[in-house]
Amino acid sequence: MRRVVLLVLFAVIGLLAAACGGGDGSDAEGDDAAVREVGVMMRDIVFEPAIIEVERGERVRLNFENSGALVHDFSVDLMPMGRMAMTGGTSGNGHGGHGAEAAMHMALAAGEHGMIEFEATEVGEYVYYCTEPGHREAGMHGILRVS
Ligand SMILES: [Cu+2]
Repeated sequence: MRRVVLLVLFAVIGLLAAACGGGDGSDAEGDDAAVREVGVMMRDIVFEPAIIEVERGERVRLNFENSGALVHDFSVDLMPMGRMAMTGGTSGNGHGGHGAEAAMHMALAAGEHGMIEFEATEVGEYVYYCTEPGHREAGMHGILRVS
């Protein structure tokens, strides 16, 4: 009888430990170790950096900040990628319009922050630019290089 009680006790402790171990904190930290974090600044009217380098298969997190006075967006057309997630800003469909679906689109008002996380699945050079009228022409573009 006593042995049964002990077994049940161990089982309960095991469950509690598993529940704690599965918490957000430890998992998030584990994931972060495998993510390449890249800060991307939007200014009036330029991106910093102008070249973003990542490696194929890598999980990438782009952390955006619009430090300009104007609305800006970070847009990439048709880039193969896996498991994309976005937070902050507006990433609505139809912003870029005409059925050509942007692979990435993050629009931020002045002072806003946003994040796009994705997996780089194919080697290549992908142009990113701001779709606000005149911004790309004024130099607001860059290259996301997957090697
Ligand atoms: Cu812009």
